[in-house]
Amino acid sequence: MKRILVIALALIMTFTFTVPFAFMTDAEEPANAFYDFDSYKDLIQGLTDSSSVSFSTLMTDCTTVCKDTLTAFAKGEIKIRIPTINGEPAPLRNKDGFSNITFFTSELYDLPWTWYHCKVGEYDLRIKISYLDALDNEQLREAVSYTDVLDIIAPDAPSPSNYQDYESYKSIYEKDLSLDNGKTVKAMICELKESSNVHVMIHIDGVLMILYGDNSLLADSFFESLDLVAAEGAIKGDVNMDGSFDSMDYVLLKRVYFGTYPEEKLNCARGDLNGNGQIDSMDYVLLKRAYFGTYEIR
Ligand SMILES: [Ca+2]
Ligand SMILES: [Ca+2]
Repeated sequence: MKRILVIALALIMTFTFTVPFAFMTDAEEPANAFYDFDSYKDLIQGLTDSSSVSFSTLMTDCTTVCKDTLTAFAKGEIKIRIPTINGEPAPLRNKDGFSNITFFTSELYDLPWTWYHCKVGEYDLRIKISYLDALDNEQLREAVSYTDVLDIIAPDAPSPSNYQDYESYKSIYEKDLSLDNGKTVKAMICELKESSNVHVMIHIDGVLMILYGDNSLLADSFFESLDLVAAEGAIKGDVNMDGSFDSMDYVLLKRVYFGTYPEEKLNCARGDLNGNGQIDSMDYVLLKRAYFGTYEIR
């Protein structure tokens, strides 16, 4: 069932990193909210189509960082990433009152996070990702490992050098992991005192990823089957969301500008090419030029 609830941050902070996002200082930012999705397809549609219910609901009262992320999805500037195991989308299952996938507007480090509730063999596995490549912070977008990210957003967070100061960790250490795509990434492994579950944090292609599952599942061999792939979502210029960019797109955009076609039927984030927050004649001109190949949509 689709729903959105404002919930206390404390209820979902299962990961004990509570240091605030360093460059987010606005105390007036809205509280965390979440939205459930049943499938990868629903997630892609729900976060890339600015005319969908989930998109407009999430945009209504979310943080600036979350708005930037959603807008980047809608414009097709960044693609939704899907976790894969041996080349197949990771199997999902409902968990803890949530659906298969949950998008949080402002969770760990005050960032928006997508939680994939997965089932791998007998094990429950939570995969959380946050899109650093959507953020207005050049240093974060250029980060190459999780340590680069933590140095910027949470320098005092638990790490291999300071975990003894934190009650809940048995050990935190770093290791190199090989992924299914052949790349090797630096990972931070956090072992807990009172659970056989571990947290594993890695940085991959502009995304910060945290896996939470049983120690015996999250072995090196599991990571050799794991990847995070870009899903086909937004097609640039496809303002009517029919899966292709063609002359209908600029015709309809022109009609929205002249008020003869309902704006809510189009993905207007995708049609606002000059980025001024409204559909104007310049958007129509640029979209038409893009169609004829004399302008490249960013
Ligand atoms: Ca179209
Ligand atoms: Ca515009």
